[in-house]
Amino acid sequence: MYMKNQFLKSIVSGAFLMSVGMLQAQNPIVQTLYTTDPAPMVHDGTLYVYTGHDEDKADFFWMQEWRIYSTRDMVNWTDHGSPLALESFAWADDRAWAAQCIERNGKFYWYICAHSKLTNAMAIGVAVGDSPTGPFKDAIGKPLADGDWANIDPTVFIDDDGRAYLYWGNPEIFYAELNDDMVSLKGEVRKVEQTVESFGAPNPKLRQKGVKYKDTYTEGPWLSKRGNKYYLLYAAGGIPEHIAYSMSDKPLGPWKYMGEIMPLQDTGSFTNHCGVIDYKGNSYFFYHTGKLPGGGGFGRSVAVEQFKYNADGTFPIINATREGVKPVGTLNPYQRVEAETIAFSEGIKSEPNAKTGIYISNTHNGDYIKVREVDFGTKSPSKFTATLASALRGGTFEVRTDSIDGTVIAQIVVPHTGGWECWKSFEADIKNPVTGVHDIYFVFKGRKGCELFNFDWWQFYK
Ligand code: FUB
Repeated sequence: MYMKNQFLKSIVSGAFLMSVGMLQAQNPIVQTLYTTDPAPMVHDGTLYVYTGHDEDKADFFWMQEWRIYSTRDMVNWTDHGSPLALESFAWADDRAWAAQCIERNGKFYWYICAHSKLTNAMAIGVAVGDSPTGPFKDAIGKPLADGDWANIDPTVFIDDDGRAYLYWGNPEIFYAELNDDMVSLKGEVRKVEQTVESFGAPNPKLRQKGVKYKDTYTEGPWLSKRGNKYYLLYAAGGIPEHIAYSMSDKPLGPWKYMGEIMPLQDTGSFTNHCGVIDYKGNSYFFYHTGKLPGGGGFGRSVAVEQFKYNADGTFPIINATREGVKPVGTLNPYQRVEAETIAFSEGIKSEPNAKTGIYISNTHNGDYIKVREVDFGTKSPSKFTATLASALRGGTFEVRTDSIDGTVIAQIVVPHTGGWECWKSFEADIKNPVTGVHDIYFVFKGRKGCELFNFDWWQFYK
């Protein structure tokens, strides 16, 4: 009897811990689909992350598009959809792999790699847009570099003196200087000489079988600068990959191998790919894992950790966590907030619509969206509005504070509205006054086993 009780107790407490764990998880930062190869960029007080997209149930990197997410508080991420895809490049037909975007003189240059129809190999291309979220178009109608399977994973950097550099490559490291127009190369594409001192091992062709090197550059370079030191971070060690780095006093080297940043660990993905950035006084390390349910080596998801550089400017060891990073801001619920601004969610998907933009779909009984650090102020709101649509029988939309089964502060019974994109705004009175800063949960309830309703945006009113 005692054994049985202990067994039941451990299952119950295990299940409880699992759900508490899920609710506190902050990584991966996007749960509505698989995101890869993060490239962070800060513009005008907002942090953007440019990502790739692994298809559901993929058996290779059959990737079709690039995506953008943004945050102003490091915990709520807004989905900006996919303003760039293989179709944006007439010369590309496959493998929308790692990419990075940078701003210069009010234009946004998004360097990508994809399979080229022109050469049947990989190529580096560049798209340009007038805002960080686009629209973007192929800047030159042809690749910047083409004809080599090693042409993957461009990283771009503009130095304090205005000179701009591109690095890329697997397993070679290529580099070129960009002209001021950012869409043409100044001079030749060159190859970085890899040595034991610079990257832990000699050039790939000179590596000897059976020799254990300090490390081996693999792919996914990330070029950055702090003070007067340059950093080249990269995926290393072959497969499975860890993240390592080299440092230099100049943007084009000579480089010195510095060691590992994210050692091999249980990320559930045999690739890793990083991007580093400072935002609101903190330093952040973006990478990817296979940790979203159903994920793995071809179903990767972007995650982020906060870190502090060592006093001498070197990197500390950074490990992957489920908890991720702490908030650095609050969210104002008295202005329109898009449903696709999410700290964590389960069960749902996001969809694009040319007129209304991105919205949340695929809601089923028990699915939820968590939004963090919602600042209601000292006076409770009196009303809540949400824009919803259902082609079927609808369901119940609950707004709860602090947990999935926390206090219900508003509730809307959603009817059939005429279609999945036949939007109606619904208003609800606040049932239980709420003040101060809370996490809120939008909990979707209704008949089991069927889709309930779509969700476009929400707002509270005083
Ligand atoms: O996402 C496809 C490829 O996997 C990237 O280009 C590599 O860096 C690796 O992450």
